[in-house]
This record gives sequence, C-alpha cells and structure tokens, in this order.
Amino acid sequence: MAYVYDDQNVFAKILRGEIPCNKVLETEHSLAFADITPQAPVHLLVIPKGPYVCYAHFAEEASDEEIVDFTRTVGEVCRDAGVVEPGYRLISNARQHGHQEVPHLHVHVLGGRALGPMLH
Ligand code: D5M
Repeated sequence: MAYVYDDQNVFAKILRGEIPCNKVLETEHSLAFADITPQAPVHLLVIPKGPYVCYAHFAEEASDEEIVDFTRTVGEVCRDAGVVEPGYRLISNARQHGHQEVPHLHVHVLGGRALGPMLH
C-alpha cells in the first residue's frame, strides 16, 4: 500500500522543534511526551521519529533498528511511569475508522487508574 505522510502534522512539528512538548524520553529513533489532553493520570504518547502514518505503515517500511527502538521505548516509558503494575493500556488509533486525529504513528500509554472495559 502507498502511504502518504503529511509533514505538517503536529507531531512532525514537535519532532522538528517547531512546537514544544513535555518530553519524558528520547532515543535515537523515538520520542515520548505527555498528551496535551490527558484521559488518565498517566497519558503519554510514544512516536517514532521517522515519517510513518500508522502502525501498519511502520511495520511495513521501518528498519528493524527503528522497530526495536520504538518497541523498547514503549516498554521503558511504561516502566518509568510506574504503570507496569497494576497495569496500563496501549492504544494506537489508525486512520478514519480508528479515529486517528494526528496522522503520525503514536502509541497512547494510559494508566494510573482502573481504565474499565475497552471499546465503545
Ligand atoms: O489522538 C491524538 C492525540 O494527540 C490526542 O490525545 C491529543 C494529542 N495531542 C495533539 N496535539 C498535541 C500536542 N501538541 N502535544 C501533545 N499531545 C497532543 P489520536 O486520535 O490518537 O490521533
């Protein structure tokens, strides 16, 4: 599939340093920062630095190094945020049916309270 990446999206601007973020972790290929509209006591976003629209795009085109870095960064963010116990939720909304608002792959890390059943 041909993915079209819009480099004017808000996370691309954060990555270029054009707008600020509350950074919690940065690696060679990934960045984690606080969500601006938190839905839980812990609500962080983890993004790859590369121009990937969604998870499927990332899995198809990113290098193994980027994928390992991103995967480990998500885990480290969970550990650092102290949510591994009693638990957390990872969500990655994708495209129209996934209600993705920002078209740059991101994983929401939610925790700090009992989150209840998943989808509506
Ligand atoms: O949700 C995108 C998420 O990105 C949503 O929870 C708000 C968050 N957001 C939007 N702009 C910013 C900035 N500037 N900083 C931090 N967080 C932000 P989704 O529906 O998954 O695409």
